[in-house]
Amino acid sequence: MSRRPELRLSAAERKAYQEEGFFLRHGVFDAVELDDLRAAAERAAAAASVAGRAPDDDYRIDGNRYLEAGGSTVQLEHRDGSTTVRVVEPFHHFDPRFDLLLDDPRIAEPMRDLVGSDLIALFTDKLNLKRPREGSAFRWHQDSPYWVFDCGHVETLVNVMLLLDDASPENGCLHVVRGSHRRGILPGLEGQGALGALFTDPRFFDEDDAVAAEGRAGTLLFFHPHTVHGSKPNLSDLARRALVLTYQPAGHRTFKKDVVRDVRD
Ligand SMILES: O=C(O)CCC(=O)C(=O)O
Repeated sequence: MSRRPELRLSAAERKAYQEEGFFLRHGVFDAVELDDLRAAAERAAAAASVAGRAPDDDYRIDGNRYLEAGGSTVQLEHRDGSTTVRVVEPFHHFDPRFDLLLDDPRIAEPMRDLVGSDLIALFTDKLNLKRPREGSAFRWHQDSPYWVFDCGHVETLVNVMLLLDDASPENGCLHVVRGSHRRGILPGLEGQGALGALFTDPRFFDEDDAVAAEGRAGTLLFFHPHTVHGSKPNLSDLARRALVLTYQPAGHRTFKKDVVRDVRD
C-alpha cells in the first residue's frame, strides 16, 4: 500500500497524543463536503429512527430510552417523551457517504500511525446529535470500560471525532481531560444506576485539567480510549452534530456486529 506522507502524524501530534491523550486537526473537511456529510447524517438519523424493530427492542435503562433498530442502538434524548435521536451506533451502514468516509485518507493516514499498523479496521462508529436547546450532556467517562469486556485489544483502539457543526462550550462541545489516559481504566460510579460503573468517578481525575475541544466544522479531534471526556448540554440555537469513528488493527470484528470492516486504499 502507498502511504500519504503529508497526512501522516507530525512529531508534535504524536507527542500530544502520548502526553495529553488527544490533539486537534483543524480545517480538514471543506464547506461542500460538510453540507454533504450533514445531509447524510440527517438521512442516517431518520433511517435509524424508523428501522424495523420488535416491541422488545424499545427499552429503558436508568430512565433513558433506547431502541435496537436496523442493527444499531439508538439513544433518544433524555427529556420525558422525547423521540429526538441523540446517538446512533453504528450508523455508517445507513448511508453510502459514511461508508466512503471510513476509508478517507485524511482520517485513515493519521489513524495508521496512532493504531501502530499500516492495516487498520473500523471498531465502531457513533453519530452524536446535539439538537439546539435540546441536546443533553454526556457525563464524564472513558470509552475503554464500555469495550474492555468484548475486546481483548482495547489499548490499540483510537477515536476520531469529526465536527459537522462549529463546536464551542455554548453548543456543548466535547471536553477532554488532559493526561487522564495515562492512568488506564479509572474507577466508575459503582452503584449509581445500572450504567454508573461506566461513568468515571471524578475523585480520580482533576476536572481543572479539562479543556474544551473547540473547533469549526470540519475539524478532527483524535483521542485515546482511556481519555476522560464529556460534554455539557446544548443551550444554544446552534446544532452540534458530530461523528466518532474508532479504529483498530485490521482483521478484527466490529464492536456491535460480527463483521470485519478493514480500511480500503
Ligand atoms: O458527543 C458528545 O458530546 C460526547 C460523545 C462521547 O462522549 C462519546 O461518543 O463517547
